[in-house]
Amino acid sequence: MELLKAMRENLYTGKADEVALLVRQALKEGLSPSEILSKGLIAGMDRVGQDFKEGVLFIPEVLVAARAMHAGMDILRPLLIEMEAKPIGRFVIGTVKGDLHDIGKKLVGMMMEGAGFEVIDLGIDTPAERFVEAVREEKPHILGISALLTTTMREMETTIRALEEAGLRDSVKIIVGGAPVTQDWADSIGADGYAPDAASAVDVAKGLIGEIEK
Ligand code: B1M
Repeated sequence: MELLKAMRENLYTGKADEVALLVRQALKEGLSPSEILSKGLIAGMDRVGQDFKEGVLFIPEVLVAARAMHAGMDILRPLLIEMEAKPIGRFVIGTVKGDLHDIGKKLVGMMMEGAGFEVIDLGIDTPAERFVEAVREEKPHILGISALLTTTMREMETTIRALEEAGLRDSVKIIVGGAPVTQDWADSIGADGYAPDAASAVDVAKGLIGEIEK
């Protein structure tokens, strides 16, 4: 459909006002909020994620596309909640204690939201106890832990150990990421997944959701 195609294209090029306008128009023409979400916003963001992974798009373009997606999501969110459209999973994310880097973590959160996850962002400088509390209270399917400094990476391990001590480790899948983080590091601290960038984080998360549902 032309309207959804235009929505995907405007999202891809980061035109937030146009995306918002097209979402309103689609609703007026009788399209359901979940169809607009899946065939317009999420499909558009999927292409952004793919092209980012392949080096066609770069971080600034992804950020403006994510902002455009948010402009559309802001209109759909209350309607989706009303209709109880089911998210594909709940995702809690935070940057570890002592680490103030926010941008990559936010990007991961936005891409996950674009992929249909309900996202709870704990922010930066998040102590292990706060991660534990969030897992206990929010019961996410997946916990994302971000660290940008070699000095704060260890906090990822501290967080996983704290979850074990609280008896909550098996209740959640854990993905770690951030510039200094590697697959080897993720394996060594007992994380379930590692993603080098935001688009891969979505792929890893979807894979883990598949494992949970098995
Ligand atoms: Co800082 N900083 N910084 N910094 N900073 C780096 C990370 C650094 C590499 C710069 C350098 O020296 N070349 C270096 C770290 C060195 C190291 O430890 N290996 C560094 C340093 C040393 C510091 C300070 C110590 C500097 C100082 O004060 N002497 C200080 C520490 C403060 C603290 O945290 N306690 C500091 C401070 C800052 C600012 C506050 C000024 C600012 C952050 C502002 C903010 O976030 N609001 C800042 C910035 C901007 C950077 C650089 C320039 C850019 C980081 C960024 O936002 N990149 C960075 C150098 C660089 O990376 N070129 C640097 C864009 C972002 C989209 O990418 O965050 O990597 P990134 O996220 C990616 C992936 O890593 C991945 O996906 C994202 C998108 O693809 N990813 C995940 C991230 N989290 C993930 C989680 C996942 C999966 C994937 O699953 C859960």
